[in-house]
Amino acid sequence: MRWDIFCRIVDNYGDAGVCWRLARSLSSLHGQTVRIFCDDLPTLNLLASGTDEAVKHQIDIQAWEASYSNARHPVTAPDVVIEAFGCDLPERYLAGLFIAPIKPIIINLEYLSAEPWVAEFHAKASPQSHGIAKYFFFPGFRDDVGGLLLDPIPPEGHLVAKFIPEDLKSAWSKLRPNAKRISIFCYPGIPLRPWLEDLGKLGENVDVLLAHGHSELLNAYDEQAVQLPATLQLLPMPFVSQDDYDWVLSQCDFNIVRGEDSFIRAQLAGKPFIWHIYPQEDRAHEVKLAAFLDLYLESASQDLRLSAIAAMTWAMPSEWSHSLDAWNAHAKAWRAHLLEKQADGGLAARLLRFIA
Ligand code: TRH
Repeated sequence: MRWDIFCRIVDNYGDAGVCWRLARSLSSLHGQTVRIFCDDLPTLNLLASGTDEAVKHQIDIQAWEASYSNARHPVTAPDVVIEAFGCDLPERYLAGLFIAPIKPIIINLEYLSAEPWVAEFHAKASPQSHGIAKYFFFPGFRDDVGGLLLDPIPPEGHLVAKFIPEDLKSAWSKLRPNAKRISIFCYPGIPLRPWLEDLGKLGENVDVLLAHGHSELLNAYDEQAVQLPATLQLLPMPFVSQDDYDWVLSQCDFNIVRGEDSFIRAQLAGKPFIWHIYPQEDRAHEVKLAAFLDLYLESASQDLRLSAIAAMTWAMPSEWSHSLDAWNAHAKAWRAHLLEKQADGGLAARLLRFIA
């Protein structure tokens, strides 16, 4: 089938990250013909830059406006249109669909949530006055929702890197062999500096890989210019491609991630992590986080449950680090559980079955 994916980058990288992952899964795993129309090509191209050329070559990446320059030719109408995160389709593109001999199905790909209500809304029709069928599609963890974007599934976490991506060679050359390794990709507004000070006092050497822009984020908190403990080494990274960022997560002992794409990648890396969920004004993110933790910690001991909840709500590492061994084992088991639950192919495969 032919697919058009519409990606409007509202803020950050998540919109592009999710659309690119979906596009590559549909194309490389399921042989679909995919075009992406995006309003920020430099960001999309940057994320996609590490993807295998043979895979990338199959996906047609186009500017948003290119979607309607041919709107008068119904032959260009696809079988499926994805509106990622409810981005409205350009009117002129839609006008082209009205005159297409066979109408496509429009899918509104929603945000990922572990909340139970999602199952009631997943795959429901969203009647449109223009008459073209449109459905909600909710990603999620449970069997009765839209699944997760897993591709490419990383190998089980390993700390000995055979191949170091070019952009990361400088940071990697400074890693200390006896140090633990953590990566940090978060939003502003968390107590990052006190968190790091506390971590540094635990007595172990820790190399801290900071995602692009995070050194500045840290300095913004540096009101009292407190020196970080000597056990810590901060290593800024450039913005790397999506594949290279995935690789970083699997090379670390612990990851701080955010949004929804890096959140799933941290789980697939099979390591303990903190999810800095995208903050919403009405605090809806707190409910979302709690729903995820209910699932994630369902089989955990009471001690690990309390520690992981403390960590995810920014308690200092000294309050929960005693649980790290148990958390490590849990993270590996959770990875295996996720892969088993999504053995049907996850989001891309469920989407294909739904369309069929
Ligand atoms: O960038 P994000 O904060 O995106 C957010 C979320 O998607 C959020 O739910 C949404 O509402 C908002 O955007 C609009 O976090 P996320 O989802 O983890 O996406 C980051 C993407 O960037 C992910 O695909 C990984 C990728 N990435 C790189 O490719 N290179 C890098 O160096 C880094 C740090 C990330």
